[in-house]
Amino acid sequence: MRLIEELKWRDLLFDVTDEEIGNLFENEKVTFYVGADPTADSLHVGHLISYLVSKRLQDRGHHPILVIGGGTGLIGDPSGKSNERQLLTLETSLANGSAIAEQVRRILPTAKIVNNYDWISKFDVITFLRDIGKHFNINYMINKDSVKSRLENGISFTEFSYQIIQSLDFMHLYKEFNCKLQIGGQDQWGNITAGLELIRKALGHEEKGYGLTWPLLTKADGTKFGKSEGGAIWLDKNRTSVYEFYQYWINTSDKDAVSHLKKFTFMSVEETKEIIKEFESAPHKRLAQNKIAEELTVLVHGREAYESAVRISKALFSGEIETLTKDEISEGFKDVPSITLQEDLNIVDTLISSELASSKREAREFITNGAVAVNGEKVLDLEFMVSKNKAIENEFTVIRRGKKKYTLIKHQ
Ligand code: 629
Repeated sequence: MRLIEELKWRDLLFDVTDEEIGNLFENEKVTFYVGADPTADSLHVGHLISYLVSKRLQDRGHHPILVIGGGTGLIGDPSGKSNERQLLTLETSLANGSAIAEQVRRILPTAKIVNNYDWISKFDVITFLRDIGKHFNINYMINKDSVKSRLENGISFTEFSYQIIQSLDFMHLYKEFNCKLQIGGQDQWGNITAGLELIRKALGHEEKGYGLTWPLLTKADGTKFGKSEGGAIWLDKNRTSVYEFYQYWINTSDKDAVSHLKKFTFMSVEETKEIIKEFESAPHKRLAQNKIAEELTVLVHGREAYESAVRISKALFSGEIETLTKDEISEGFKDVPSITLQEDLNIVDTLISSELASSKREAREFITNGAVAVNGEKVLDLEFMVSKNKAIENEFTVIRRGKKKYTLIKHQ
């Protein structure tokens, strides 16, 4: 299957500036680029699609350039935003930029990574206004969605100019590396086409670049892609643990599973079709979700971290906590209520302290009914002591009451 057909099949094609792109992909090795602004010190799963699409192109022999927007991040892209952005300081933009460069390096280890601060910061205002500004017609700029939609609420000259800065990037990469194609989400269409105009106007009408966009990521229930109750799903494991990252994908609804599978996994089209068939004949087995979660967790966090996330999930599901390490316990039980014990405590009092029982009588009832488990083992003895030396790595005891109520005991 031709690359362009494959992108279509995977629902990764929203628009192209030129139908020729399909042939271009088959006839030459294309140098292409995608950018991300370092608005935080980590990417989130909304950004992931840029690197997954880049990987698909790279796997077909094309050459990615990943632009870290250390310079553009200082300006602020109005695309898709209804309000003016908070300006980043130079220090923050550059520090965030190095952090996200490291993340994309892990996803695409052989890609070229550049920071647009390196060339944007070198422009002086007179050169900028004379050599670049002359090629931009105000009417053209105002008619971009990103600007038009903001005219009433207000847009600063800073953000209004963003499309010029992104265009400069495209022209720079075109001249420097023969980079002919820019890709991005559908909200980037205006910025991408502005760059193509600049290339033609500034470099000559025989010069030609291309643009390709993918559709906005959506979910069947209308909730925002890439968010959980806890907020964005980040690629930095200190912001979103590997277990949470894995769980986000495992919890993909059946309605989204096929579309996510096509967009986010790297099995061949044939193999993917097989998986879809199998999934659709037995959705409860969650084959599609498992594939998505496995591929993405391995790609972003590595095989070992993925295996640990699976181990945590299995232990939480079966209640067999004792197989986990203390790091896995703190990851898996991050959102569970916890109490700290200074010294060993009887199980009845532990249930009360941890609010798993409201009275001694109720606590004893839970225990004798077999509803209480300590580190995965049912406790029937009313005199049982919750003690540091029986705790997992002498640090944690997990108390479960009934099927789902957990408390994490931290031993001091
Ligand atoms: C300099 C900066 C360039 C080219 C692109 C850029 C970044 C671009 C942007 N992109 C979004 C971002 O960084 O703001 N101006 O948050 C984001 N992108 C990924 C997808 C997107 C887009 O990183 O393109 O559509 C989200 O899926 O919103 O020379």
